[in-house]
Amino acid sequence: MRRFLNSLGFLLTLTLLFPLSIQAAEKPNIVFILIDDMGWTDVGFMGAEYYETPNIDRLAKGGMIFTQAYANAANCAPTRACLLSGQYTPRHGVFTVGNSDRGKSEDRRLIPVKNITEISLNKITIAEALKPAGYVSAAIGKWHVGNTPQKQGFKVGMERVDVGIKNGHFNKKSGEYLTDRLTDEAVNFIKENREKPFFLYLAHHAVHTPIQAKEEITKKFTKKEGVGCHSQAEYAAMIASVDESVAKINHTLDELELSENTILIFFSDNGGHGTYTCQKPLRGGKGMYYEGGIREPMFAYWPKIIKAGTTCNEPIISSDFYPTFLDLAGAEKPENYILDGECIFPLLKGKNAIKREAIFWHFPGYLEAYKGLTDESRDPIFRTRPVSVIRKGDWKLLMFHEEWMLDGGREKITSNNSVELYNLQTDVGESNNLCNIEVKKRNELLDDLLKWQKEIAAPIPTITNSEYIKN
Ligand SMILES: [Ca+2]
Repeated sequence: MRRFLNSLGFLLTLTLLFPLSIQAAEKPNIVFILIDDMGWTDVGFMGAEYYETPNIDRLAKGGMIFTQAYANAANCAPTRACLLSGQYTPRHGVFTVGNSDRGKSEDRRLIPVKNITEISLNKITIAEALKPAGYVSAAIGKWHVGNTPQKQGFKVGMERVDVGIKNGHFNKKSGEYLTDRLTDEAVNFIKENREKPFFLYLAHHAVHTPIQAKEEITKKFTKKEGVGCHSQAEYAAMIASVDESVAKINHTLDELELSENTILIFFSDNGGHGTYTCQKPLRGGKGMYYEGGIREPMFAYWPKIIKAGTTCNEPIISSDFYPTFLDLAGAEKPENYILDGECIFPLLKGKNAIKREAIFWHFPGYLEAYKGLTDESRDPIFRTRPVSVIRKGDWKLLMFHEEWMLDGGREKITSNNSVELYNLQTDVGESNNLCNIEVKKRNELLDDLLKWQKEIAAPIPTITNSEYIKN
């Protein structure tokens, strides 16, 4: 009997100890590759014909393609702040890049909300939240949100200047190309940390302006005929270098036999730059809150978990990555810390189990139009004026604060142009405003949006004195 009890105790000890260690060994690595300003159709797997991304396409087809993956904002810094903090823009105040009062003051009808340019150290970043689960994290490349990555929980933080490239994409002395250099640094990080679970946040500066690419690749595209608005050879060559980078990262994981247990996600921070590319059939590009400015090319590759050749049409948003990574890492949600995203791990496993009803955006500032380029924006002066947006089911509603606040709000909604409503299922190009036709749907989305603004205490632009007197 004693012997039996002894072995029972031994078994208990075994089961208590080993599941933990087995779990630890199985914690997946997370490789998140963030491209800067890459448009929705800038890759082969999203339909690009002129641009060439064979390696990205191969991995996308070996995993799950997301057709409705959104960035939290239409430009760089706010999307990054949401991704890293797990929160919508009103909670951290990073609404835009630099100043929110872009353009000329006489063209702005409201005083925009002052922008915050860094993630506060009070926020718990995804790297900080993964640390207790044994993760080592690296932020390699563009950071753009203030305090250094090292102060925000990343063990390794390496920005462009740290690799000797102050401006542009080339090292002026050695000729080294930034995309290649960041890739090499990422490869080193993977090799050095192969034994631990790691989170690699590789944030390329490509394909952001200045458009600078390697000459021999550019030459190849110069000889190729463009397809529609995809025809800029240097831009295509930048994309080709990104493709090479993704191939190298994947090759390294294969070589180290880490691929099976690593989730690799490919994503972009906002729409493509209107001067160099376009997102057709989507409307608009970087800086606009039409689909072209916020819908991103995305795939997730993880042979052990994600079924190859799958597509997910569920709308997701960049603040979803934080709770997703916590879940797949077996990490706890930080105490007393609000996360605005949803865990998309069930989607990756092929289940349609997201309970969320709606996704929101809030942009209380101004972004000036690109010189000589007004195509598809709402007005010729700005890519966007202050706007709040809700996506619910197939529907999307944009509420423009100038008209809402100064031209009669809800009372005059049928004539003041304050609200646009689109059915993205039938009108992905947002050309047919149904504000005055689908009145019930409009009211439902508008109520939800106003309620959300109130709940999250979204700061609203203020009325200038002159406007106030005029009205
Ligand atoms: Ca960007």
